[in-house]
Amino acid sequence: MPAFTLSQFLRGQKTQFLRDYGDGWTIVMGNEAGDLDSVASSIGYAWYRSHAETQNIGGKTVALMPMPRSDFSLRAENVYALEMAGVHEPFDELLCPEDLPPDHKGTDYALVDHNNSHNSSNTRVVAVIDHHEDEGKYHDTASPRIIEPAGSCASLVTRLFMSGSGHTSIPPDLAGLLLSAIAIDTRGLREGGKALEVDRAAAAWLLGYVDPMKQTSLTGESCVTQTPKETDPSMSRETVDHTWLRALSDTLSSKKSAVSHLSTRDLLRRDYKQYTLELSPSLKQESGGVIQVGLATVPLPLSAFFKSGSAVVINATTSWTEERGLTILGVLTTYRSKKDKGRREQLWIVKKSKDAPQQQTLTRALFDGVDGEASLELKPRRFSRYGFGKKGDATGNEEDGDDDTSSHEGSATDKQPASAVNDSPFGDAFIARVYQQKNTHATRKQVAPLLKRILGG
Ligand SMILES: [Mn+2]
Repeated sequence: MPAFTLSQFLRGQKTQFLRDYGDGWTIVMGNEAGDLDSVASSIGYAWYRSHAETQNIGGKTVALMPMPRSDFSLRAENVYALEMAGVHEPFDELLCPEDLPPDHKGTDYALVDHNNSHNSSNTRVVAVIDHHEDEGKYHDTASPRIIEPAGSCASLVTRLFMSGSGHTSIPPDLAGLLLSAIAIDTRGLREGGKALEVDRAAAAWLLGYVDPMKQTSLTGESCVTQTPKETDPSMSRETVDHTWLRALSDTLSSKKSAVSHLSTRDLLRRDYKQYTLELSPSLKQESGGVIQVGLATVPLPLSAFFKSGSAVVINATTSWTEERGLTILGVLTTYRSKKDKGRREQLWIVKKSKDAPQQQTLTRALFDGVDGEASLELKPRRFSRYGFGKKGDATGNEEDGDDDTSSHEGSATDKQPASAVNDSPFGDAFIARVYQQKNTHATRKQVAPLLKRILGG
């Protein structure tokens, strides 16, 4: 048994880190969107690295939460999963950005769930564990440097424990936290979801360590059919209790998508990433060398996103682009239809520049680029109820997108040149367009690198 509970470990690390002013410490950071995978992976890797007795790693390591305290409660699924893992007072137990002394001396960073840090010069990236597209950095400083496909980064972190020398026993609460991240990211290892073999093996192994009584009381399902602890991880796939994992994933998902009470601004910032894009030479002349692009993932259909009163939504959205200095904002929706089928939409808003009021080249490059990307299978939508493409379209009933039949309003003949698509509720200062995304497996993980390819230099 580990000497400490997860909660005690986290409190201890935070206290010591602050007492040392970070001197000699490694700071583990998840990505800025702050999802459960980032939170669990950073806590898991901080534990692992603190206890590892092999290689040249080990010692003082602390997880830094990627979001400010004020954003913490926007992720109800995080709060719930941490609660389940015995972390009841997260602001006492977790190091948040506000806790960091401005002149702290922690210069070594470990990146989990992303592989490109926004941090500046005085820092060194000493480890990377991630499942996003490899941006090719830190080959000279990071060890380990693990970047490979997985449904959840937490599975890659778990694999470190699995291959450990035995010195890194895992506390039940941490096993539960990592399992929660895998469950929500893979929809409980469902077929057709994002689970890969590494996720199945990690989940099977973690199930051998979670506290069955505690987990059962939370989901109403028993999680243990047999103990996979002693078995070869590659052989333990059959031991994963799918019923229990699915119950866990459903509970977390319903927490995650219970966002109807959130304001537009909160919806935009709760799962948000921003990118600095260096434009290709052909776009530079019109739009300047570098632009800011924001991508917000919103777990609601656009019809619900707009429902709280269109003018309020429009104002909050354009204010967000101003606040963040954005040229392009993408709102990527993800939700499930009444028949429980995955659905995705994209809303793109491009701010017109004063120097090039039509922003023709950039807008065309963006819309032609995403439109032409076969892997997304985008269908333009008129979305007339909310003021898009009003001309010549009075049906207004296509926006429900929930009928489980393929809608035909977006046939190729409907496509207009990008320069003509400024008939939107966002007014003359913006050009906006709405799509239904038929390939529901493509997430921001695919969309962000795509933007770099179509706009980048
Ligand atoms: Mn992730």
